[in-house]
Amino acid sequence: MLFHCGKFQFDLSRPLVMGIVNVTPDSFSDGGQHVSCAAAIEHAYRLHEDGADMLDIGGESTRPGASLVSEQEELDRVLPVIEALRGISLPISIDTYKPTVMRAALAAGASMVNDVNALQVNGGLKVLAQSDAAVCLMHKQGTPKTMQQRPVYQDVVQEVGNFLGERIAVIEAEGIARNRIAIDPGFGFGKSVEHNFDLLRQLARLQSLGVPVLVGLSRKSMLGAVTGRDVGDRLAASVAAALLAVQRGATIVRVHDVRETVDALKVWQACEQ
Ligand code: YH5
Repeated sequence: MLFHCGKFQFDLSRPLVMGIVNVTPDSFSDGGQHVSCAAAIEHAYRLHEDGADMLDIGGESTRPGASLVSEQEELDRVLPVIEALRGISLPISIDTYKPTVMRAALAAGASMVNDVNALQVNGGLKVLAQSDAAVCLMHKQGTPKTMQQRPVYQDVVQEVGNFLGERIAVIEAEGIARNRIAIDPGFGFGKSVEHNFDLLRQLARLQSLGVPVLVGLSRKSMLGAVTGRDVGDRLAASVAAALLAVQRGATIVRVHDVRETVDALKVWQACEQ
């Protein structure tokens, strides 16, 4: 199976590691424009050295309960970083659900859109259709502010799979080839700890949709729930979760700790041959 990401192409003969680069306000920020682009650029190069296959640049936190960022603020955060990374030999993904940010990021050199809204905001489909970028479609229930209040499902794997299958159909109908699409069950986005582990246990069921499965488990609260560890102390749990996901068919793992995850997946790969 081939996965097309702008001018990049992956044969998917081994799992891929997507490194997370958050562009957040710096410590001197007054809540205005002072954003640590320099720190984000440095971090991106570090993740490249650590063995990342792609980088996910995000300017708005989509964490449960996080506050929203204006379109201009998001652009001011991510564009300088994407422009500075033009020369890097890795595909850059833009983590956004805003079509304006998608368009500007793709023009600045991004090769992929990571959309926690699965291209449901008006205009997003068109931006993707007019590009050669890849897209990751994620499932969520509710909005980041409210989604963890009381998530309810009959069969979480079935419902997530149905939603993602429908989104793939809509997006393919707009002329975006299947080999540019990845799907993601959206761990922690409107799911209880039990829902999250149901999804991880039965992740292989999503493979029947015929596109690569991307997962984001890194440092998430479901790992805190079973280890009792704070977010800064979830490295071992995150590596274990990435490995379990790959064993169950995940093709791309979105992680903070690239170096450790790459090592774990090399061991998995050596055992697979
Ligand atoms: C994802 O799963 N997640 S942002 C809470 C944490 C740690 C990390 C409590 N963007 C995903 O990473 N994009 C985010 O500790 C994503 N899949 C895709 N495709 C949330 C996040 C996080 C939240």
